[in-house]
Amino acid sequence: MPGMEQEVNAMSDCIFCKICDGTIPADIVYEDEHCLAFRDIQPKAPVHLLVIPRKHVASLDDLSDADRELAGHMLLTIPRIARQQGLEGGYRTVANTGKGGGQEVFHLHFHILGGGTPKPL
Ligand code: DGP
Repeated sequence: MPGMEQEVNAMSDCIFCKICDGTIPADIVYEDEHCLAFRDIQPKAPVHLLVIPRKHVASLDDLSDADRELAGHMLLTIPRIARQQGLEGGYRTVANTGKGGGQEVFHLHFHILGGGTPKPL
């Protein structure tokens, strides 16, 4: 089953899967059974977090109907994490999707950026 083999390779090579299983360290600020949030290693704002699913999903394009609950959970969790991090004044949420969208790590992640003066998009 080549599809399955590709998926296994994608997961074993995936930096963010390694952060999920603890084999690569990260400054984790939130975790639950479905997702975790940690500080971006190259911050672009005073507070720059990445929220990822524990399950390996490459990008928004790769979510399926079976991931409906997971996707909803992540969207509902982002504001809770932002509040916990003191971003009451607001924050930006970004999900780069695909090479053409500037995605560099192919494990779905939402950037949370805040704590400074945002540049207009
Ligand atoms: P994107 O371009 O949306 O795929 O952004 C990937 C982000 O991931 C980028 O801002 C840098 C961050 N990043 C890459 N590798 C690591 C890592 O090993 N640890 C942490 N904390 N962040 C990482």
